[in-house]
Amino acid sequence: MEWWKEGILYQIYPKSFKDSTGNGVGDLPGIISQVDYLDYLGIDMVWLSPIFASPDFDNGYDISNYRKIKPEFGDMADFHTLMEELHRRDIRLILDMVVNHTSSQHKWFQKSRENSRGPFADFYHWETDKPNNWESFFGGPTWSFDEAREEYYLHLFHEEQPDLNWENPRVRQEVYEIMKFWLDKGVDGFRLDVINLLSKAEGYPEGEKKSSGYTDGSPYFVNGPKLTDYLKEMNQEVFKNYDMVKIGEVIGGEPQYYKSLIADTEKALDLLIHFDHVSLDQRKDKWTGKEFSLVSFKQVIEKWLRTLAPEGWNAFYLENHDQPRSVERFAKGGKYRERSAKMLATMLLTLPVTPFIYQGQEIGMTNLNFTDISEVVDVESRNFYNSFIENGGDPQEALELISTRGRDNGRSPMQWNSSRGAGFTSGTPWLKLNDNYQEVNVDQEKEKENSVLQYYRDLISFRKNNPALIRGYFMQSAADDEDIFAYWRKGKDRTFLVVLNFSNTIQVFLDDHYSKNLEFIMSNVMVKEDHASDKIPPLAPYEARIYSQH
Ligand code: TEU
Repeated sequence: MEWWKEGILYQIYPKSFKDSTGNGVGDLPGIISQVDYLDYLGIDMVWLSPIFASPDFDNGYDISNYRKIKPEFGDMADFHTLMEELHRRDIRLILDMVVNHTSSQHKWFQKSRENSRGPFADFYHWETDKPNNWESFFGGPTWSFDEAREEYYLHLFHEEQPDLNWENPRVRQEVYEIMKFWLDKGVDGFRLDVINLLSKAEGYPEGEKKSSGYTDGSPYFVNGPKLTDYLKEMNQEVFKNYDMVKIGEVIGGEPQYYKSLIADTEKALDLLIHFDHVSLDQRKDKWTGKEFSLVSFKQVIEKWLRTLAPEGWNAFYLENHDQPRSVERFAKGGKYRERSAKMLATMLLTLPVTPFIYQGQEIGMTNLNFTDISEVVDVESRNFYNSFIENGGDPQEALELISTRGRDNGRSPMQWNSSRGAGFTSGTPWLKLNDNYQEVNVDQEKEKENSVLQYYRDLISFRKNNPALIRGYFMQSAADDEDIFAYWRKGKDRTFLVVLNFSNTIQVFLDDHYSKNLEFIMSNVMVKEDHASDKIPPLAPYEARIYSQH
């Protein structure tokens, strides 16, 4: 059964979820203590960002031992307890596999840098002369000189994250063994970090020059020449022997290409995490903004839904550990914070996708407000700050950009209650808490009627009871409306109309063809009693409504 199509996924960033020891860092026992909360929310799968040994140059996305739990997070016994507690509640567990690169402290890299002839010599990409001037994802060069081996090695991300050489069959076998190690323990799938970057073009051709002075190497490693061969082999050697979900994080590329990967089971992937809808408010790069356009947003959603369906299936997210919080990004904060969070929830949970909820989204958490660079932890943001200042930029402006666009916004500690430390830690949190934790936290949301959390719970259970919202046919209405996102979900037994006001003004929405026989189901603003007529009354700012049609 393709359970991942019916289910709802919840992403946990372990470092920021719940600290059980008081050292300011979240851990596995902390997550175990909140398994009942996950059950209460009603989700079906948990994806944990990396929990393996790591020196944390990139918060665990630099793994130094794939078979060991990061000691700060706990040990293997904790892992087993967590998995059992989740499984007992019918919640599946998905681990984050980072196999495009390792940590520079991984023993393979340590051996590889020592010797240009030994068994680990070709585990990474080594070159005597620097082959090109590609820019890394975190800014700066992708090739660094290693003093020990006296050669350059490739790292698409941080210099402490050397890229594995997938051309080498021994590398591939080692990775497959790691995957089996975890699957044999009983995990239910993987989220495969930057999986479409594995194959690099032969000779590492130079890319086009960018304004930063570096070049764009992406044509030579995004969906590279051997990617599908590697995925097929991975499927053959590992995946096809397990009942599991394979979620690929993919950068760049077109939905048509990905359809061939996910619709063909031999090619290994089930769900994708792409960046198209979260790139719409960016111009040259993530630090240069562009106004959000609902029409483009709807077009991107429609394009992916139409292209992957019916053979494939979409995942959809508004937040994760690499993205700022969604409320102010796609809607509005301040007095509209709760309403916006619910409106976005309505969209997420009524599209024909596997919805991904990121920790804290279900209580409407918001971005941080950085006032000094010493508060910023993320390597990408810190690199940006340094180069911005070097180029004569204003530090205040850099901090404002980091506070709206940086990755730490999504990584601030989970807000459990209004006590000091927000119930996340009894010590000092590794990253600062959001100032609003006394108003925005799980305990209060549980008690308050009509809270964002209650709304999430209601919608989750409503979705589960109404298969039309999962598999039903999707059809947009008024696709070029700049303020309203409206669509029909037509199932075997029921048809729904979802109308979302993405603007801060009152909006009239009429669908002449269909507005008959509509029954009001729910709204984030209006109650049923107020919805007298059988016409659709105007929508309040950021209102979301669901109707059922007879
Ligand atoms: O993200 C891939 C990725 O491309 C992001 O780093 C992206 O470039 C950046 O967030 C844009 O702001 C994955 C992980 O999700 C991320 O946390 C890791 O840093 C990265 O891979 C390297 O493993």
